[in-house]
Amino acid sequence: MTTVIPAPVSRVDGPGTFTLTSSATVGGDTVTAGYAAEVLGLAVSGDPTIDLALAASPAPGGYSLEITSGGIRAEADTAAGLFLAVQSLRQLLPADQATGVTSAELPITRIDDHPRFHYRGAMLDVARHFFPVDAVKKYIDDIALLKLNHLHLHLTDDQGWRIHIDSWPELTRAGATTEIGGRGGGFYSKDDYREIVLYAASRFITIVPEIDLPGHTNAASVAYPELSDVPVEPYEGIEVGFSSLAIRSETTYRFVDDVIREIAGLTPGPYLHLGGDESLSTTDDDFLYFIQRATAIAARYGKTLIGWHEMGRSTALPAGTIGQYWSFTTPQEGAAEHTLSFVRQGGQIIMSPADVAYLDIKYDDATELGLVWANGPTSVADSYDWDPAAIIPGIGDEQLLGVEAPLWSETTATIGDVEYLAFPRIASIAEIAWSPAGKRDAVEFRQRLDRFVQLLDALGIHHGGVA
Ligand code: TNX
Repeated sequence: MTTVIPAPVSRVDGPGTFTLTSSATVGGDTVTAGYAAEVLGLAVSGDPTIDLALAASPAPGGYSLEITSGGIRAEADTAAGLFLAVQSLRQLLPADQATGVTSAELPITRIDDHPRFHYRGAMLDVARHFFPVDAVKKYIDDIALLKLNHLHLHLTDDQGWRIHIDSWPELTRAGATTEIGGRGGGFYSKDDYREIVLYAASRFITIVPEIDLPGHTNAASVAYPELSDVPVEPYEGIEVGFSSLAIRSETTYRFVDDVIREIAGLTPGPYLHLGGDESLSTTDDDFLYFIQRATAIAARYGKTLIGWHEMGRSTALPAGTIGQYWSFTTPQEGAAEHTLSFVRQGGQIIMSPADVAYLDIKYDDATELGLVWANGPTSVADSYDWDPAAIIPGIGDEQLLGVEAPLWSETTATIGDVEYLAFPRIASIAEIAWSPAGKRDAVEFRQRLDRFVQLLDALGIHHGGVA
């Protein structure tokens, strides 16, 4: 059985097969044809076997893919849609043909497909462990396979500040040399970061930068002690919630303004994430004061803001601020209320319930990497068995911008470690974000995963197996 993950809206197979050989060519839209030729190991031509055609698309963000006895044709109204069609085609190939077609039997089929949610994301924590540019590019290629279209980078935390800021250069001079495990950290120059943004764009993925405030700021205060009311030391442990900024100091707001202005300048995408989670050593009054001022400053730079759901404690958010929910599939105290607050203030919600969507939780007690909390361990089956519209009454499909799978990097030192924890659970999250709820079937998904992990092996993507 050939498989596509996430499950398409409609797939109708005909009798027979089509044989794709190494003499086949790709053409049509030049950008995506070039990409498809590269991943499939085929040439580009003007009279192609695989025709990627820009044409009126039946549904927003969607595409069609038709394999007949005469060849292959994809249609979409954007290059992004054609790129998605290529991902489906890659998955229809036998795994051993996925990195270079020699002779591949493909089913005669017609797929008509479009996403349930616009925002389909992964998050990579580059602060607890730093990941160099090439590692991030690898993860971008990995997640593109699953039709994810946003990569949220958690750029700053207690253990390190990972993005150069011209106006506050000590952030990366003194604030980036630490990480968990004490291997010396690292950071992205502005050119590094631009390279990541461009590479992501070539995979039709939008980078969402996060500067986590006002907690998770120990590294910033190591670099600039005046940002904290209390003395700080470099930190390479895994505790959370102990740091905060000097909330009543004007220096703090000059810092916020400078950092956000420079990050916004590096960000062609519409979103900017300001964190707001686990500010456990900030008083309620100070938290609300900080969020009101920091979000007002950030909104001036023209981006739609995103905050972890605690930010919804504020009723003074810029209109349309997006909330990212990280409590459980059964909301913990306050979480539903804080999340609904974003909706009341004109914003939508990204669902990342920690007990099913956090990719850094162990699969089972024997998993060497990963953390155990959030009702973990979290099996592959657990990661599939939930629906984002069934968590908070009043938050259904219309209130949801989408779904995101975060990976916090306390235990992952290399991108191979990241892949091991992410795959295949990230396939569950991608299917939940893309496929119609009624199309999902755990038993049948498990069968498709068997094939999918063969593809992961062929592509050199580490994974934790399907059990
Ligand atoms: C919670 S949930 C965090 C992170 C940790 C993660 C570990 C949330 C927004 N923050 O600071 O890295 O748990 O799983």
